[in-house]
Amino acid sequence: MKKITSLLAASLMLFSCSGTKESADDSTAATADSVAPSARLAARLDSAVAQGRYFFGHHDDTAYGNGWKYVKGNSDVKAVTGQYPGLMSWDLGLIEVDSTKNLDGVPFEFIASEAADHDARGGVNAISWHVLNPITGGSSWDVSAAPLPLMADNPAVRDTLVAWIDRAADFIGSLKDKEGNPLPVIFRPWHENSGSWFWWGSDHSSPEEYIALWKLTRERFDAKGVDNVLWAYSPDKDLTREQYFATYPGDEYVDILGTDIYAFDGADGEEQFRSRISNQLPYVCDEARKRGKIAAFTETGLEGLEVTDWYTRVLEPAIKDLPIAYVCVWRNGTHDRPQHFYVPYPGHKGADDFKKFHDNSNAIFVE
Ligand code: BMA
Repeated sequence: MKKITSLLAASLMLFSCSGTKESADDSTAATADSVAPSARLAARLDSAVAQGRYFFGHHDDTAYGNGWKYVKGNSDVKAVTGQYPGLMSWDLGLIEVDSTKNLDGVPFEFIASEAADHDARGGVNAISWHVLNPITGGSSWDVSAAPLPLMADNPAVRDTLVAWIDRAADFIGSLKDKEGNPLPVIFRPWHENSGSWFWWGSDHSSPEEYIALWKLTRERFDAKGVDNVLWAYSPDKDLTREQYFATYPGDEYVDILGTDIYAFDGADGEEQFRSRISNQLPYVCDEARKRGKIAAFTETGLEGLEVTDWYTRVLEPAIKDLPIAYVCVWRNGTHDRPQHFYVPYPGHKGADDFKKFHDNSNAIFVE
């Protein structure tokens, strides 16, 4: 029933999944072709949830892994499990200054082409954005100056942000599938804002200022007619329902209710991770259902995977009963930070366990 409802809803959302929803009554030609690409992606995610399944995601999966970089077809996930992750995540950081490569050195052309390949194999693509600080030109983590309180009244800050958002919109709007049609992607800007490590975080803006940034972002994309985006909102851990929604841009701006919760080593690490999940994801799922949105576990992982059976013993039991459309772990960046990886690679002591997770869980991987 849920699936039917969702597909019907998808077919009614003709031009964009949220914000600019139009009912069939507003349309003259509600044909399959006129359904926005984002609505087709929403229907796929809804269908996974209806089957009790979720896409397994990995950031920068085919860009690099343990002991390799940019080897066509390579993937640490595939090397261990035989399949690619169901979802691949990519980052736009530095697109705002017209760089050809993102902040982790991944060329934007590579992202565009890998995203198309992944779409062709039935996978889903998600995009985050570690944006420079528009005042200092420093990284996302440069909190020495707070742009958001200035955005409304300072034209220089606002104009910079508008130009940067426009570049992100142009890139995302230019993504095409193998047939040359718009490629639907999940876009998850301004993530982890409940923390204060990014310049758009809670100590550096009021809820109203943060929401204004989201609205500006949506307005710029919508003005350009970019309709291949599902918009994901993803604050971090340890939030009450009220805190989670304090910076929520609104149902008309968001398609996916997500959250980022990482696991940490240490004696209490596992219990803390489980309780952080059980305190937050159920209400995120509940609110998503009530609002006709999709729920997702937008970022997680245990850096360095010292716990060999983390996937089957910790992650999978914690999420298996939650109606989330995907779970995404972060990158295998061992080439510049040896302990910075989240998926076992061949020869890693957690590889057998990850293969079991692949074989026995409801996680979706693709050929
Ligand atoms: C962080 C780390 C950084 C990286 C950033 C953006 O979590 O992986 O090394 O630059 O994400 O991908």
